[in-house]
Amino acid sequence: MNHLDPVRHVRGESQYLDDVPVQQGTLYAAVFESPLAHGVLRAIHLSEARQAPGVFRILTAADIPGENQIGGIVPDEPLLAEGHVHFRGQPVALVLADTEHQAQAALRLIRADIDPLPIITDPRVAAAQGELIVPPRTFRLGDPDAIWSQCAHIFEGEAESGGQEHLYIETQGAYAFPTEMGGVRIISSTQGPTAVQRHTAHVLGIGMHQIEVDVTRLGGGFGGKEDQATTWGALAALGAFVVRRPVKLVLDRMADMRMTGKRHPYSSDFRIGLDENLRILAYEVTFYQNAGAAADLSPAVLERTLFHATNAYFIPNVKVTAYSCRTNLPPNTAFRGFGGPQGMFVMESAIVKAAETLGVSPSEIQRRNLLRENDLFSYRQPAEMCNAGLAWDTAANLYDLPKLRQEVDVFNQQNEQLKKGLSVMPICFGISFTKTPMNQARALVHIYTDGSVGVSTGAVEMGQGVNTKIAQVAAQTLGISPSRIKVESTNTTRVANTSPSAASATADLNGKATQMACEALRERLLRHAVLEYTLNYEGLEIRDEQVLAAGVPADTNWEKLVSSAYWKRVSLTENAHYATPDIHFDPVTNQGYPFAYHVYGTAYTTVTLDCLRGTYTFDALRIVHDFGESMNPAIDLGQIEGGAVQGIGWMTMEELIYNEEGRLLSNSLNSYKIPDLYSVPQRIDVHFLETPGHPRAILRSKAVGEPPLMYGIGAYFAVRDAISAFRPAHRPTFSAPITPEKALLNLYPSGVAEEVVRLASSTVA
Ligand code: LUZ
Ligand code: MOS
Repeated sequence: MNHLDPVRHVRGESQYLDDVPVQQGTLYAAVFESPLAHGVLRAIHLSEARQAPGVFRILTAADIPGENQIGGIVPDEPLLAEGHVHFRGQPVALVLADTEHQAQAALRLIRADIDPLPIITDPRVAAAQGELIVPPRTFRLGDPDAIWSQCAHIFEGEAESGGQEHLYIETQGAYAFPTEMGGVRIISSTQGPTAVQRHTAHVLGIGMHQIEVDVTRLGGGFGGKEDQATTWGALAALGAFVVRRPVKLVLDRMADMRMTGKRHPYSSDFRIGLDENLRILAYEVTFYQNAGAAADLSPAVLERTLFHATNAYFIPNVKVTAYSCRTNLPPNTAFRGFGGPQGMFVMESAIVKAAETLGVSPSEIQRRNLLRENDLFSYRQPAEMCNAGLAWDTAANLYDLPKLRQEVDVFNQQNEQLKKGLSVMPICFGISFTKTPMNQARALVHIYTDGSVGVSTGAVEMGQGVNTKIAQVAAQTLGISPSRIKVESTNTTRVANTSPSAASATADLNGKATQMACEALRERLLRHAVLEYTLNYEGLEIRDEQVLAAGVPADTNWEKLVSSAYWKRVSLTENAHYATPDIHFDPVTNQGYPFAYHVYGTAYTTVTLDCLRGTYTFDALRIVHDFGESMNPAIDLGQIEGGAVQGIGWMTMEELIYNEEGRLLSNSLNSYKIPDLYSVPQRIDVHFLETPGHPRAILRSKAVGEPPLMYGIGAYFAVRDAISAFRPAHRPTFSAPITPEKALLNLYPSGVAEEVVRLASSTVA
């Protein structure tokens, strides 16, 4: 089945937030943001802006009727600054004006008196000063402290990975309408409609039942709208609630880049111990997570870093500790992988450090330590139906690893200026929200009297194809054509108390609920058919809209059956609730069975590095991926390709730069580069690993949202491999992204490359 949306997308017919027809009387909102990263907010001067053309009202924290608080995990984040400012870009005041332009113009007339306070941007500095968001967490397995003396080889080092801008095509925004009896209806570009509803109700001091949040689709989320859509939804709602007029708030690209949080940068210290046979005996890491100025989702992201700290390897003795460090940057947040990639980058760095020093190929160490069936993760869940080795071996055979290595070596012997590099990147990613209670979903299914079907769930379509998968599940379960199914907007009054569309679990959770609702409806209709047409229930089914009794067409079809059920007053509506079975986790002991299952795979990355310029192109990305029994290979393939390329961007070209004042310098697409058609690998091969799938996955089709991002980590190590072919004695620091500038600096002795870069940039200037 094809993705339902692309035809409408290319025809411009799909409705995003900004396509919603504007209601008469709508006011446009613009946000006055803190110009300083840290300080005491003494006063906000609004009188001049209040006189500006078209300005209707300017709201500050004092206008908030409920509690000025939107923190999800820790209540540490005001909606509008009050008393202090904690990051540049923090919302301070909300201008409401007749036009967007007038609202923006009025911002320039607002001044804030702020007494500056010291600014921290470095997580290690924050940790040293005790600026922690939550107490540190440690996951432990075995007895690492005792085992170091038995290790033949011990290596230590540091690894750094940068942040990442989500760069959803549709920026953050919301459109809020006052409803009767003092409520608000919000159209929001959010992955978490319930989060917007809950926090808005809290801010306005009214019940959640007074807030309706509706989402048709997003132009991308990538985690950036899991929690951080709430700010804009709540601000638009505050405006609509206070002035009783519709309020529309949409961030322009640069405001979005300045004001919203991103993937967490991490700085980490690792220590790895191996025996003579290259078996990893012990692994110890301290992670310093740059959380930004408020908790947001940082504690949960931190936890997933610990879950995935050993990637796809079994290590018998593990001690991994993570600090969530408060800095004066916008609060960092969920981003595809949710801390997992940051942890896995350190693991791979440790392996490469060991391999480089011992003079072996990293793949020797990787293969020898891959997870096998029933090996324990540090959190004590066993690796069940483990495909780590199968994915690795399938890739090695299919793509011929020794031959690829040899091709690279031969090329490097024959070329001086160009060097090729190769890396192998196995992945393992756990599927489920690590907070067990979040793993629940509901589906509301209506069959209309003409046989058409409306399905509502908590799933948010953001381009990933979840609506197509839900329609597929409904059509398949009911035995009818997908053209009869409409997947409705995601709406908090139809489906309540939803978890965000996140954690790669959306199709599993909402798909399973849809499946349950449709199974109940199918059974009810067939029971009705038994009475109405005197048939035997055993062997009764609906296939291609025809009712079959023991394989023989009965005297009724889908439309007739539905209609006759209605006239016999049989309910054609079902509401189902799904909660992932078997999972549990104790955050005190850090032990349990948190994941429904794990997703595995292996990627080969080959790169050609221009050693004069530091620029590189990826020749090929070859992936063997564990889809289970893919329910939609076209959609799933798109997720793998898109995720891997997004990961490559994170590891190579996407570089966020804040100065010491906490100001984002890479604040537009002029200075922040993401992969485009010209920089993606010249070929991407994806092989579907043949496995029976997993019963806790929807239709045995495994989650595909986040896992492929981590294939991109291989891009860093491929470039590093090429650097070492040019300059064998040099060991670059483990610092991602490895931009062309950084690659160049690593290709030549200190001073030489700096001079080249200086000359190059002065030429450009
Ligand atoms: N969000 C969340 C997530 O709240 N919990 C998670 O475990 C998670 N994992 C990945 C992405 N978003
Ligand atoms: Mo996400 S990082 O699954 O919103």
